[in-house]
Amino acid sequence: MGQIRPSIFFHSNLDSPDEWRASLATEFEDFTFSVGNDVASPESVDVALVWTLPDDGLQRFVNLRAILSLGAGIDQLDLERLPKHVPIARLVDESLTRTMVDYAKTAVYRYHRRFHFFERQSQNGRWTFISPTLTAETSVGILGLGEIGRAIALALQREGFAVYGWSRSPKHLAGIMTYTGGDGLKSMVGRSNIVLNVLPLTDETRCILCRELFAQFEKGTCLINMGRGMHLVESDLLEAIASGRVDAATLDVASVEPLPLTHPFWGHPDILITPHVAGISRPTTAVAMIAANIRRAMAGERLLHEVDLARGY
Ligand code: NDP
Ligand code: OXD
Repeated sequence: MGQIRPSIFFHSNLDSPDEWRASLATEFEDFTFSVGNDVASPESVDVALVWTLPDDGLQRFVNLRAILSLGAGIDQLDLERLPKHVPIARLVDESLTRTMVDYAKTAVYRYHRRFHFFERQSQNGRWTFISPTLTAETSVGILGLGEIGRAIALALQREGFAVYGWSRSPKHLAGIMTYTGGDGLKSMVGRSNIVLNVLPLTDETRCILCRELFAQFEKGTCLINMGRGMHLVESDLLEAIASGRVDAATLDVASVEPLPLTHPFWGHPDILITPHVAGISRPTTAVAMIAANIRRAMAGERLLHEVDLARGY
């Protein structure tokens, strides 16, 4: 048990404050936990534990020491509205990584074993034999080799897939061919049967899944987007599917969430939408890193997984 008495402000429309309060109680003997507008003494708040920003931002917490994201991504925090001097950390959590890996494997196997094709065939009463292939005959190119992308790459590699990965800085991962830079990205997607995006959303990565990139795909490539909706130019995907460049897409994220009912992705035979469920963190596991960061914030130390605002992730 720690001896500090942090004051924590919590805000999320997805995560349960009661579960978080209970998990934090396993780490701190005494702490203040405020939710929503119910903050008795805003000037005493030390740490904001948030998925998104509340409507009135965080400005009233004048002595804030840290902003801790309840997600691996931080773009949903609306960086422009954050107090500039307060460090931000993103979440790294084994439940989150594990569920992202499971989602990636499910989506990859669905394409590898052509279930998306058989789903269409069964809707039309067609018995079409296609010989199964070995995992080694399916290549998967992953955009982003951070905490989550690396775990996905290694998991797929252990399943026998031919795995490639792309990141900002060079990586050395046994059995995985890695790429950097614009030309590296083009080469990687051009040799991938399945392209999977798990990048953070930054100025550099916004709209990265676009017509120019799809032009590098071999005909019939499948796309999986687990990053952010704004990575994808949605109209370009529809065009790429119509031309056959992209065979099918699995999208866990959308430019507007929930995806509006009138959106052309709904009901599209080649697009599977899941409602931003790929990765879910559990307070019971995530609390260890959050508590470590609360202790660091209280001690004035650098946060774990602190965001580099110049890079945007
Ligand atoms: P990390 O910060 O650990 O990793 C980010 C990776 O992206 C790194 O490999 C980084 O390169 C690479 N990258 C960033 N910018 C560029 C660029 N311009 N060019 C090439 N590579 C780049 O993040 P996580 O793995 O923890 O999370 C990744 C993202 O996954 C989140 O930001 C979020 O968008 C998404 N996510 C989605 C969820 C869902 O439910 N759909 C759940 C959780 C996360 P380098 O290694 O060189 O720094
Ligand atoms: C995250 C997410 O960033 O769930 O953690 O999208």
